[in-house]
Amino acid sequence: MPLTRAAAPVTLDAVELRVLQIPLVSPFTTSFGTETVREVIVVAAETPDGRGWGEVVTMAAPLYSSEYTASAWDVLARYVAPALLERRAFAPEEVPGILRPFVGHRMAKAGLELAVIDAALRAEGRSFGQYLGAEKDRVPSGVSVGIQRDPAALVDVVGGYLDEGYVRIKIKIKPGRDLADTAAVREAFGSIPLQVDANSAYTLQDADTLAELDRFDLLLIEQPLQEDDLVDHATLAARLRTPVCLDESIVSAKAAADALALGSGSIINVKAGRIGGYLEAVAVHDLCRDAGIAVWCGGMLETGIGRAANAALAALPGFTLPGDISASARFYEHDIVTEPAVLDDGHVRVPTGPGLGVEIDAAALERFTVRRERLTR
Ligand code: NPG
Repeated sequence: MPLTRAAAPVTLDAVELRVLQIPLVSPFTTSFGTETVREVIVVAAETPDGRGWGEVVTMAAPLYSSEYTASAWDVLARYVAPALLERRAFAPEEVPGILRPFVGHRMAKAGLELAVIDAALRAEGRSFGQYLGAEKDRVPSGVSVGIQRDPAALVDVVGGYLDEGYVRIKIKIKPGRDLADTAAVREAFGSIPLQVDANSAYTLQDADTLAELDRFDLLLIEQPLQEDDLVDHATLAARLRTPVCLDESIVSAKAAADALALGSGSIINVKAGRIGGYLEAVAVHDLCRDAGIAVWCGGMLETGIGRAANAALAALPGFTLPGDISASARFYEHDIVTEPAVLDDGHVRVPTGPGLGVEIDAAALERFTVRRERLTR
């Protein structure tokens, strides 16, 4: 691992876990359900030099992935945090190895890993972007638009985001809400950068319908089939002109390598939570860059903590497509950081302060907390 990604060891005194419930500005509907509140776990890593912050991107229910709030809380409190507390002093890069004995639970592990990295970097005075190898000071901002009442309503909502300056639109699709929605947006806004996300809602039997999307010149179709459908994705990808992008299927750098070898997709959505952390995310980035595969940074309705981390990740050179890194206000009226991400000329700034470069709004954190526990050695 390059020297830039080696941080000084931390001494972990305690881990504080909180479940937050933060209201969304508007309901967010995907093929797997409608969210009106973002339930999220915020992790604080306490060290003698101060606190570091992380976020576990699980949802309240296991609809996007098998992990969910209660499973992540349980594994963090019983196994993951105790394993790090037991080790006491370690470098952030040792975290994946210490946690390796515990199978799966990648989102839970990623949140704690981020808190440890943030604590280490704040102590050093180095930014997360510098640590990861960011090469840009701002990243292009795409927006993910949920399924609306009908195609006309979708066109209205998309128009609003384009007016705000978002440089790429992603619309959610599901069977019965695909061709007409996509056609409406394409017709209303001409050649805007447009992509669709199915969140695993289709099977190979739907290949004819999905092939009809080819006429809309989409940047990509994201995760049409199930998480473990790598072979079916390869069959589908061979039939479509639209590039297939994988999200849910890419649970690790190994899964990414396998998917590319099989031809399951030609673009990868990198989400640090889904693959177990930002260090693994860099590994996926490096692998794809070497293979000439485009990647982009996905989003999971992050609070200001994860949003800052994602902006830094997306500033790595291989992130050649706009990510789902929108302004905080796209989802939240009140974020839990003092300076939430804003949209500036279609871009979001990569924070430059120590660690994640954002400060926690203690009052907001308190207000949204519905459960908390502090774990010590
Ligand atoms: O901008 O943070 C964002 C949301 C982007 O659509 C988005 N995320 O499938 O990629 C996805 C989807 C998602 C959100 C999935 C939350 C699971 C949970």
